[in-house]
Amino acid sequence: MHNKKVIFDHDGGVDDLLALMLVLSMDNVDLVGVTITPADCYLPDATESTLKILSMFGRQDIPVAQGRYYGINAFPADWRAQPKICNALPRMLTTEADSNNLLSCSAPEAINHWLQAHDGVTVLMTGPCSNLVHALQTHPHNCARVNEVVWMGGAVDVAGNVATHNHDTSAEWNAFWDPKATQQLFTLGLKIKLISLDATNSLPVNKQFLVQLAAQQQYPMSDLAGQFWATTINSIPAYEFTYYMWDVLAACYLGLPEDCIPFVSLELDVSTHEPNAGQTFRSPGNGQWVDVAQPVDKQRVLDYVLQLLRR
Ligand code: AGV
Ligand code: CA
Repeated sequence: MHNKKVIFDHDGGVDDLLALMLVLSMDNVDLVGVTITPADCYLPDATESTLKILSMFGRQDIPVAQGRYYGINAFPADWRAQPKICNALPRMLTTEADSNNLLSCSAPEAINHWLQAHDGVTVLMTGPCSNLVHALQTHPHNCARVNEVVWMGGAVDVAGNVATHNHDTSAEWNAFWDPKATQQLFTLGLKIKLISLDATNSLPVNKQFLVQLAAQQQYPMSDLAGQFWATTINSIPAYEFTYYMWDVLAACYLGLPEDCIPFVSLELDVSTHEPNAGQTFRSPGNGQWVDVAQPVDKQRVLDYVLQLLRR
């Protein structure tokens, strides 16, 4: 079995950084490059954490590119600032960020370059999908070079997590940040595995899991991951209490046996207007088939996460 070649586009949140650690720990994945969307983060923070995590894994050879496009529905500033705490943790402060692998081209340019240079790449996205959509809009022929897209985004048969003015809470935040890009993504004929809230709702981060992780804190990556997760506990109680394994589950899809995450194929469309901008809804007959993840066997996923972090 060949390793999966993977482009990882993330948006710098705490669980995006955890997902990066997990992907770097998978022995069936070759990470081709990392791109950053300035969505649920501030770009300098996310860049610093990305470069430092690559350094920790001795993977300063993996190129990193930054997205410069800002979606029309900004994330709450308090959420964007949350990953600053990650960069202030002792283990991160004592790691050098090696910026030799930080490219000057934009994220969409880097994505097109990597799609050309490697056959059959899987694109994992744990933030809004704008970087990939913009890349493929300028180079449509690269659509056929994508093996599969794995995206943490959307909410199909469950409520969303957007709670702002002029919204009916039907959308998930990554889809809402750039509703037009989300709407476009489903039109490109890509093979999409959607890790939506339908599946991630079954994986809240709870104390029981954190206790299991703490019991293996002699492993540096378990120690660091435990500290990352600790920063998410009741961080902004006024808005939303529970932090889920959103991006963690999307990353795990790359390494878990196929039967671990069940999918149903559905034809989906996306709203680009109030009051439900970014809502990903069933649209039977429109031909835009997407594989939507369903609730998972929680313990199998958690055991896999614990296993990957024993290093
Ligand atoms: O909607 C889930 C996405 C995931 O990619 N993000 C967080 C994950 O990285 C947005 C989000 C929803 N609720 C949040 C979020 C919260 N309470 N704090 C920070 N980000
Ligand atoms: Ca994210």
